[in-house]
Amino acid sequence: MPEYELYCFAQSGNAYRAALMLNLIGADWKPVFVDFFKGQTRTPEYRGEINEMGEVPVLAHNGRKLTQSGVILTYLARRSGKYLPQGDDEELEALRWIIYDNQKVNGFLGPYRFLKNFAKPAGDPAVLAFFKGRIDGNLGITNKRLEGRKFLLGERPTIADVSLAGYLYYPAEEFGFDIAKDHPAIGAWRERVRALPGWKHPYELMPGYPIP
Ligand SMILES: N[C@@H](CCC(=O)N[C@@H](CS)C(=O)NCC(=O)O)C(=O)O
Repeated sequence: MPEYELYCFAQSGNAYRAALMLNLIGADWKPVFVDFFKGQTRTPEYRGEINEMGEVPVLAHNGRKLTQSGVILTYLARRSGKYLPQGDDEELEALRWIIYDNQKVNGFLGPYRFLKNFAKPAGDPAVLAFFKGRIDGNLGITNKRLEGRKFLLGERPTIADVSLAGYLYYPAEEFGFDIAKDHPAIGAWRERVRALPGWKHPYELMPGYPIP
């Protein structure tokens, strides 16, 4: 039995953060497929036994279940010593970018892509336009941060970068715009993260693609 189990599905960029981290640290892990598109996260069983918040990712380890990708990344970084921010200042700086990413970057990209690709009926154009405005602004802020820096905190990749990876490798057609073209420093950063040993695409790393 592998050391870690990750409840996830291929289309979830939130879960991808945890799956990618497990792979980057060379952990012994296996995915547990969650059938989000059939409503599994909304069932009383899932909320009762797996995650009261009704979300993926969930990391099962040593009889515990951890949720929230930022918590999972912190847990895995502390256990492995890899991608770990060093010292109080870096720890707070990583947390600052993880929260910003969760709320403002991938926090908008995820629902935007969902409404464009998967929702039936598709999202209201006014809602999509609102999200797109926020996405452009927040990716712009992130792009500026990465100009002249290799990674979010500087020379070394940390869990802040793993968090930011969330939705950034899904195909441009799923968003209807090309993130790297509009935000070149994010594009260059994305290639540096892609080059890290253990990197894999979300559709390769997690089950459920194409949607069953
Ligand atoms: N902040 C959370 C977000 C998790 C999240 O929103 N997961 C989505 C899938 S991408 C989910 O499970 N949604 C369940 C639902 O809407 O029923 C994290 O980073 O772990």
